[in-house]
Amino acid sequence: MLMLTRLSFLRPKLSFVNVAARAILVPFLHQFGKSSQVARLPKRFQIINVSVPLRFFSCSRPFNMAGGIRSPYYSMGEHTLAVPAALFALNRNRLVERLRNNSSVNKDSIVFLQGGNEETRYCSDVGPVFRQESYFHWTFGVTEPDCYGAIRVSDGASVLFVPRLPDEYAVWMGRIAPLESYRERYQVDEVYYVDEIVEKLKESQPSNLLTLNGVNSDSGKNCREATFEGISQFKVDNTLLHPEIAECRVIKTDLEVQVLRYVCDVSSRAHIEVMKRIRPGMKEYQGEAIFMQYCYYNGGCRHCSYTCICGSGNNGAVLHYGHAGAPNDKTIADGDICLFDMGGEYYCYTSDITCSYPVSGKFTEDQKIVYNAVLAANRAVLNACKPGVNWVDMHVLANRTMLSHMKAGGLLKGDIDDMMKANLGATFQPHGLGHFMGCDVHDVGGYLSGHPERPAIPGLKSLRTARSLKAGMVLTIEPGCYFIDHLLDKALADSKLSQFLVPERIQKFRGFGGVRIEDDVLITETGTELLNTVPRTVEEIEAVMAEGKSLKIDVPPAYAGKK
Ligand SMILES: [Mn+2]
Repeated sequence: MLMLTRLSFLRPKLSFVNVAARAILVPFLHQFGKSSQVARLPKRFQIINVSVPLRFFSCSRPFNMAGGIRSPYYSMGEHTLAVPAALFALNRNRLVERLRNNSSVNKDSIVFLQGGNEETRYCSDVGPVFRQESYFHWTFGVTEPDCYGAIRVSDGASVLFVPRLPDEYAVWMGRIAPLESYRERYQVDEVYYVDEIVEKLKESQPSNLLTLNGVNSDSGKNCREATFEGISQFKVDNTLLHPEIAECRVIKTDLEVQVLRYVCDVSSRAHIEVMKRIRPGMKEYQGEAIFMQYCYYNGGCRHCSYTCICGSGNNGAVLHYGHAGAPNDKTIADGDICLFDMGGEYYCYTSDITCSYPVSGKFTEDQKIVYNAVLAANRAVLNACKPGVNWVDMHVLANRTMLSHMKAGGLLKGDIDDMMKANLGATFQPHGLGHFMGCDVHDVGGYLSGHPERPAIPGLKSLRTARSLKAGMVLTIEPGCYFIDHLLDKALADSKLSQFLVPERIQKFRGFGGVRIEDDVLITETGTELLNTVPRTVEEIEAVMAEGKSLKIDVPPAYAGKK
């Protein structure tokens, strides 16, 4: 058994919780050994032994000491990563610790979150695959829809409320899991039904419920604030939780980094697969299809982190290409550069990788100039990132590096400092250098209060954070160089910018599209750890693509049915 002592979360003052033991799990959960004993849990949630050095125990919980702490885990099979439920216990523990250190938070408060809801498509009964709301996932790791979760601030005790499913569920959806199985799978202290929320919360007599209310600085949308029938019987504070939980999400634990490493690895391999199999004459979406199939088949990634952007040729300069109005459906022409921005997602942890390469497998001299300018920018930032470094400065460094290389390549002329003063960088890279990444691909916490505000000038204003780096942050580094007619025309018509352009060279690049080189990195105590492994230099890319040339690619035959 995992939890030999049932906690009485809802009886005030009884506070024997394993928070302390959970807290020390932190960095030592690297070796998992499987146990065959808990067969009644769903396959994805069986038990693993987590090796933890005994000296790190500060309480006498009846864990399985010989094999370490036994924790249930999420996995999509032997070929995928096992993610221990301890990851979320640790997240909850970090959250209540922050809240306890906040003098505005009453210690008798209860954090109260609502998970995502099952929905159907428009008026139909078709249910798209459910994906958990990210804050709820971060806190509880629960894969099912329509749940609520509570955490008592004083001791970190946790409760899940799950829907009471009708008998018919067993006919159409499968066996109804007993409450106990949720408790074991998710390592929470107690589980009740959603229709028991009011009754159980009342027993606990919270001073107030801390609900989530705040704006996502990337979307401008509000977080989902928990609500339930009868909430008016409680005092609710919706101001304190958001900044604290968002800040927790900014800094990743070692357990979270392990999942990010995994999903970045799967996505890297998928990118390489696309690189090897892509051919002139294929549709862009066939590259997307190879990627998605690889991530799901080999990595258990049922979702991608975002809609795949598979631009070729001129489409590479359309920053959010791939949407329903431009669904990666151009035929890739020989000579095109492919700009493929795709990331798999595993257990609600994301990846976000962009590879740019000529479909022919060989860079032309002009393609090399642009590609190497962007690569130099990417590498300059990668080498400069470490705790204390400011992200805005990194954006500027990327711009400066790229512009110098473009000048050396004969596309630009004049003084680099003057180009920087005129903000020429934004003509070629209108977007920000990168963003936090975690349970959301554009992860939260970019512009929390108390941190630098969003800059106002073009390019910089698209940055998703202006913060200084800290160990444990995970960000993308994604400089790009695009030849966007609209911006080129504007720059050519503006003497402040046109003085730096070599028009006859720039003219040649119209229709070129763009190059983006996007990496996912962890900020460490001393620098960075690159989470993805894809070929990056011209030589590496050409070598991988040459290898791919020997693969026989099955192209679907022309449709023979009636048109
Ligand atoms: Mn990105």
